[in-house]
Amino acid sequence: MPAERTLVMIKPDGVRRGLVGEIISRFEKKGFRIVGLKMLRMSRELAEKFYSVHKGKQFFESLIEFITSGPVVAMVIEGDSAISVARLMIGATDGRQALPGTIRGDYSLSKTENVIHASDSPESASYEIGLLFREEELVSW
Ligand code: 3AN
Repeated sequence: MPAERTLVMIKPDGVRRGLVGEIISRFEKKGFRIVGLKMLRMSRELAEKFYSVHKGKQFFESLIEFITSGPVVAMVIEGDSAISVARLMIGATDGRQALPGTIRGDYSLSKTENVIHASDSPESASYEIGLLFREEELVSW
């Protein structure tokens, strides 16, 4: 399986709660290579693009308010099957249902404030990486 890249983003609740180091560490220890890393505060415009697949859903407005409520930490990780493995590591969307041992299972009791995002397909990975990183901000090593 060739190395893949995926976008992982620690949401404002994860940053506020001081979980940045712990979460980055899990991906490093798993064996992924960090090839891009930044902290930013999403504008409403960027957030609406990032979550465009959810536009029109009843939770869209609260999702945009939450994701723009403070800084996020975005990273691109690289490694074997990065997209599916990162999804396994973050756990189910609802922190109450996410299995213990997953990031959401260990740190969230909510469906909105669920600490972390990871791209769910090759298409969303390339879309989300392109929204948050310029080509020259990604380092091959
Ligand atoms: P995931 O992040 O597990 O891929 P998605 O893509 O279905 O989940 O949803 C994106 C984000 O929207 C979730 N991380 C969550 O914060 C929020 N969300 C999804 N479904 C709901 C819902 N029914 N109520 C509130 N927030 C939701």
